[in-house]
Amino acid sequence: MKIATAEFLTSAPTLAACPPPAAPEFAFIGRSNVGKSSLINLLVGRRGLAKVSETPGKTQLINFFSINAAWLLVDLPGYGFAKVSKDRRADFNEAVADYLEQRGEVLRHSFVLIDSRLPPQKLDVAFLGWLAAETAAPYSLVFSKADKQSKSKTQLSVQRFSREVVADLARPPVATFTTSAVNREGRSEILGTIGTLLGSRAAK
Ligand SMILES: Nc1nc2c(ncn2[C@@H]2O[C@H](COP(=O)(O)OP(=O)(O)OP(=O)(O)O)[C@@H](O)[C@H]2O)c(=O)[nH]1
Ligand SMILES: [Mg+2]
Repeated sequence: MKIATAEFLTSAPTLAACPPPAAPEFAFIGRSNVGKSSLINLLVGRRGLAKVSETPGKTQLINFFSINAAWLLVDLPGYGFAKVSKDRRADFNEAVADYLEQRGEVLRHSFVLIDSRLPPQKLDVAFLGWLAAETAAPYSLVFSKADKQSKSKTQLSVQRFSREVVADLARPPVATFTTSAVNREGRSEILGTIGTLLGSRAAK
C-alpha cells in the first residue's frame, strides 16, 4: 500500500457533523495518550499531519484525513478523559460512541490501541467489551509504544491481554499488531491490512 497523498479533510464534534459517508474509513481509537495520532502520522509518513501531544486529551474532535483521494483515516478523541459513563458506553466521548455505533458500512475497520507496557487496564477492558458487543465493524488490536521496552516484554503483554481480556469478548479482533512511532514497527503490516481490506471489498 503506497501513500501518494494524505490531506486533512475536516474535524467534527459530533456524528451529525461528520462528512457524508462516501469512502472507506479506518478509525483509530484508544485511551488518551496511547499514541493514536502518532500512529496515523507514521502510517502516512507525515510527522505533523495529526496533532500529537504529551498532554492527554489532545485530540478532542473526530478528525478525517483523506488518503490517496480514495479512503480515510479517522483520528478519534481518546477515552479515559471525557465524561462519566452512560449505560454501557464506558467512560468515553459520546461522539466517538455514536460514530462507532452508527457510522455504517463506510467504517471498514477500527484499530484499538493498547499501551504495550501496561497490564490490562479497566478502561480498555470496558471499552472493548462495549465495542465487541454493541458495534458491528471488524476491529484489530494495536499494542503501541513497543520501542519503550524489550520485544519479549511486549510479547508477554500481548499474551496476557489475549488470555485475560480477548478470550471473553463477544467478537474477537481480526488481527493483532505491535507498533512504534519511533522505530516504525508495524507500519507496513497495518498498511498491508488496510490494502487487503480495500482490495477484497473492491473485488466484490
Ligand atoms: N516512545 C514512543 N512514544 C510515543 C509513541 N507513540 C506516541 N508516543 C508519544 O506519546 C504521546 C501521546 O501521543 P499521541 O499520538 O498524541 O497520543 P493520542 O493517543 O493521539 O492522544 P490523545 O489525542 O490525547 O487521545 C506523545 O508524547 C508521543 O510522542 C511510540 O510509539 N513510542
Ligand atoms: Mg490524538
